[in-house]
Amino acid sequence: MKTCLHTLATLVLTLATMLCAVPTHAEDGYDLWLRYHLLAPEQAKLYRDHATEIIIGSATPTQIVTRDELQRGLHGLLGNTLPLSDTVTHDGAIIVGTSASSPLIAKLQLDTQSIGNEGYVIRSVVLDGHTATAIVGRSDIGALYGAFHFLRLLQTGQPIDHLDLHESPRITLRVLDHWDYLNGQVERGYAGTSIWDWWKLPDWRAPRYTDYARANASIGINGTVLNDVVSGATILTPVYLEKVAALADVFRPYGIRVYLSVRFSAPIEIGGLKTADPLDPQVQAWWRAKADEIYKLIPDFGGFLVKADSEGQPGPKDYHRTHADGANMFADVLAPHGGVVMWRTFVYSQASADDRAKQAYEEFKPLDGQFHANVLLQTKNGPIDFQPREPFHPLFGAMPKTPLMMEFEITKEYLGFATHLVYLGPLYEEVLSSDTMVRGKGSTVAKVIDGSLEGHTLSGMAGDANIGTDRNWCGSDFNQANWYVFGRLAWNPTLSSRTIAEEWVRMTFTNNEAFVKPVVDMMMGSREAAVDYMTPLGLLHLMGPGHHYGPAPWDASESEADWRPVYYHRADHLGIGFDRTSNGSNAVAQYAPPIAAQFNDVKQTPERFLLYFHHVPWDYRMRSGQTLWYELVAHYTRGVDDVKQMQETWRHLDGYIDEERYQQVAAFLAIQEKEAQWWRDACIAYFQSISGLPLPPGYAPPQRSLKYYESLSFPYVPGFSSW
Ligand code: BDP
Repeated sequence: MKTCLHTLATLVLTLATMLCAVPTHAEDGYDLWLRYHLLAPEQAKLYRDHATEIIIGSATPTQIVTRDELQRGLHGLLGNTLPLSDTVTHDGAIIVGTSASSPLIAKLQLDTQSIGNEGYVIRSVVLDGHTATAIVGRSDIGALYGAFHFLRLLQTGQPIDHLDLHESPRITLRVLDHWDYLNGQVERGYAGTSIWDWWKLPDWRAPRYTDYARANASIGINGTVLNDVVSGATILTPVYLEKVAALADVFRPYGIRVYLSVRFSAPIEIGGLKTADPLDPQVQAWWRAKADEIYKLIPDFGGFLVKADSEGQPGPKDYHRTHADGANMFADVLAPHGGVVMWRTFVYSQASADDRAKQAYEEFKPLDGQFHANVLLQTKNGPIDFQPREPFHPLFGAMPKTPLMMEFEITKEYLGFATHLVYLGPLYEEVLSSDTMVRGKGSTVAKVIDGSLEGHTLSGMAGDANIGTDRNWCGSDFNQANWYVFGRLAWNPTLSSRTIAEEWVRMTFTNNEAFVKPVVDMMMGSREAAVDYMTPLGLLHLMGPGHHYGPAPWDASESEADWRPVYYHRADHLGIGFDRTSNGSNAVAQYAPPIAAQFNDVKQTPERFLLYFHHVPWDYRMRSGQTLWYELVAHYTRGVDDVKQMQETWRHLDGYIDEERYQQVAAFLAIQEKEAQWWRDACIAYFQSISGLPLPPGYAPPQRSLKYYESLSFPYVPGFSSW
């Protein structure tokens, strides 16, 4: 009996020790880039002298969250809790605030004129005979952003002893658009269901909402549209507005304003009116009262996002009014409260036989100058729809009197969903750095959307979020980088996507150079790999109908012509591509003359856009000297090879990071390889059936028959609303 008890006691003891040794939770990606893991001892030692105490006010909610974030971050990174203090007593204080909130900062008399309301200065200073670091904003929010920047310096291993940083956002509205429905589903969501638990709001404010706000504030995102652009009117009912107000309360200390997508016909659906005509006084009065009701609950409410007259949504055209009439109605009811309207230009008529790529421009360009001052036109990066590659949208630069807001898709609807490792930084950068030439050389898309080209003070960038209830938020660890790079580019659209990738890798995984360099290289090449195995050389929209999963270049099943892959590639026995030159749809004419001339000429068109602008014969000679057919097969094959290379890179990195995330990335890369092969083989099989040409020597034939690929069907694809 005694031995028995003894054994039991030993067992309990061993178990208890084991449990203590196991971390409270594994690395599951929840902490995003704000992991704040203990730095290597030599690194932490360098920083400790410059981080001895924190001096910060706690008079406002934002000051409190700034203090908490700094304490949490520095504790995690350096391993000790920094004391809070009111005065500088020794070297190494971190002093945070504004000259209004802190007499010490006022004493420094730093020049903060140029940093604006959300900017900050981080400066190494000497105060009362002691070295210190001052993190100074003109507002509490500026100081919060500065605190996150300071933490990032430590997280990424930067020196902090001679700092003189001045930062301010180049874009006013830096917004995430959630395509979340009130029933919890997420349109084009591949990371679980909606993080907004509408059912339990407003009483239960999940801690996740705070972590969401922290993550966004850390990269400067200052707005969130909570519901899908295809939206019912229910969100505008009093019960739901209270829930919205609860979220706004959580986000407010982090500088994040809440916006809503609104349904144009809401006055009919929940207002009991017979019309939603924007020029009808009763309709206007209904919206005015609704806006007043919202602002009573949420004084800093951001405004409305509207998808009107687009893909079956109601809009002003139902009443023979223009987009300007519709947008201005909302603008007028929001203006007294300081709200804005983000009016989407993603319109194309199913009735029009004209090239879909031209339709938004044709609709909106003539309205330039008619929109009220608080309207932004939210325009997708390309003229079609978030494809792996498209030329920049011709509306950028074409409406000088109207602020154009960029819309990027962060969720990878057309780029492999959750499992494909595709870093979108290079895609965003390619678009932002494109030269529209509307005001001569250097009129980049970035300058159009940050307002500097035409002198607009209102500017914006929206990202269609990839966030859901998955523990890692985004469906995969690497998808977090796309949220991150979106925020960083919204802050400054001229940053390099490589620099941002490196920052993210260091914060998310490790500062170990042997890991950082190959992973950043892999990320930087990943988007081109996806373009190659999906839609090379200017092809686009070859994805499966509706759900957009996998290849279906043969598909002609969709009800609308311009939803069908065959509409886009136009392959026949002679050649392939969409003729958008002056001989074809003349979409090229929507660009500024030098760009139009370039795209109009097959020889001058960059080959990455070749089949977007030109229909060319299969034996067309490419710059390499090879035929188009050869190059097409080569690109598809290269895409698959690149994914194999990514796997190889990753194989060599085992052991540098935690096992959980390492293994998931490895498994997802294997899925990506399988699907890249499928894309290649299905597309080659199909295009070969049209071109009738043999495969170039040395290239493997598709693994299965075209019939097989065509027979595949996927009834339960995530993120697609018609389940
Ligand atoms: C397309 C999506 C669709 C969206 C639409 C939009 O397939 O789900 O509703 O864009 O942006 O990319 O309105």
